[in-house]
Amino acid sequence: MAKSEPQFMPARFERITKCRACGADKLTPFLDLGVTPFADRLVELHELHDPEPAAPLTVAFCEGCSLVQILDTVEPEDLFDRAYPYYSSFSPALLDHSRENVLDIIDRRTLDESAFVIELASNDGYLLKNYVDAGMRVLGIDPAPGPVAAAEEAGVSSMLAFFTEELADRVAGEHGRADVIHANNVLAHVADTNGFVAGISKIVKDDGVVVIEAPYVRDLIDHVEFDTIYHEHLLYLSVTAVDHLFRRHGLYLNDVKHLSIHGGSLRYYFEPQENVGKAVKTLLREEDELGVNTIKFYTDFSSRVDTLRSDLKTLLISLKEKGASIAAYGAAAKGATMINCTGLDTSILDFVVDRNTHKQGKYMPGGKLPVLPPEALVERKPDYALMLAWNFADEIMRQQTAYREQGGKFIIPVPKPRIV
Ligand code: DWN
Repeated sequence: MAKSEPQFMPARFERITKCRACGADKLTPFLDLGVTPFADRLVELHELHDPEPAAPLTVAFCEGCSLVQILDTVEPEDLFDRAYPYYSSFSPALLDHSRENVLDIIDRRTLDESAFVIELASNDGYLLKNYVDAGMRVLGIDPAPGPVAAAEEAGVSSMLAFFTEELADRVAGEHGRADVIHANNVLAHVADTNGFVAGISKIVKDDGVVVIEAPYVRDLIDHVEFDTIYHEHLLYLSVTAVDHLFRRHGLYLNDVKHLSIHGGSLRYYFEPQENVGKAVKTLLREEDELGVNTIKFYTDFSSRVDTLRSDLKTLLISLKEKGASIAAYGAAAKGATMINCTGLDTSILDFVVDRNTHKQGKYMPGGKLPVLPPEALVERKPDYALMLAWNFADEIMRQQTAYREQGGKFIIPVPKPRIV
């Protein structure tokens, strides 16, 4: 029997006409991923046949400040609600990465126990706990109740709130300004882009540093990482666009590091004093030479995405036609975009596994893949597993030696679908 199409209902969203950062009305769309459900809104068993909230997913380039952004802003409360399932600590690679970040900052800034560190989007305390272990005062700020409760449980003092410019005044008054501000993978999530950055400038000390990590739009385009596009991610950042945005609020991009995490990210270092270093100048020059600050860099992306989706679906269907069984690994937000924009549902993928216990027993949005513990790969022996959490592929494949020894094979979807 033909699979029924996922049922969606219109969500609460607003379409922008002006750039989220500079306000210019020069937004040029270059990728339309259609109407999709919310990537981190896993479906409970009792909701399985209910229509899911969904919104258009269209990506545009600002000719004014080079910022890449989606055109529709979904109500934040609908995205980051009580059931928001993302807990950073389920990714050992991310924990190691965060520890390296903290130890590097403690060393670079010669911090001692008098230091005060704030993290915006502190989740379950995965990063701040490293400062707590070093005897420093911390404050986490995050809107998701589950992760905040987990942070408090881990001894990381946290505030349940969305960070805004107004909240910044309160934090500076009640807690003082910080030596270090961390904000990893959050800038892109905030609808009030300028308010968020203005708030940051109010809570960092004059001799402090703001350390921000975010996926790099150059890597997204170069490696066809279209699945990292979803409603939580309003912005897709380049050095050029970020430099414009922070200068507007008196923060100077003085250093930057290119990292492999999350498919390619940048770690930006901002300070209230201008002292732009070589690494920033190099990336700004490269972006200029490549045209990352022009629409030309993005115009063929849509056709490259179409090719990847078609190649992946053709590969999976050909395997199914030969009698193979296929599952997936990683009930990741990016996995939701991948399955829903490629038309992968339970007619092709039997189930998805994930270590995050808050996701197990639920179903992925749209394609409704049941989420099981990773042990299901060895127990149910699918011939293939589509690696939806490809950014952690090495670590996951190391963990899944038993599955691979019994003949199981992984399929990596980006930048080109391939069996490994
Ligand atoms: O911006 C965001 C990124 C940074 O993290 C958030 N909006 C949401 C989230 O996106 P994501 O869900 O695509 O991120 P991850 O961390 O790539 O998702 C990995 C998934 O795989 C998680 O559900 C955890 C799971 N996992 C696992 O089951 N076994 C991860 C590892 C490393 C593992 O060994």
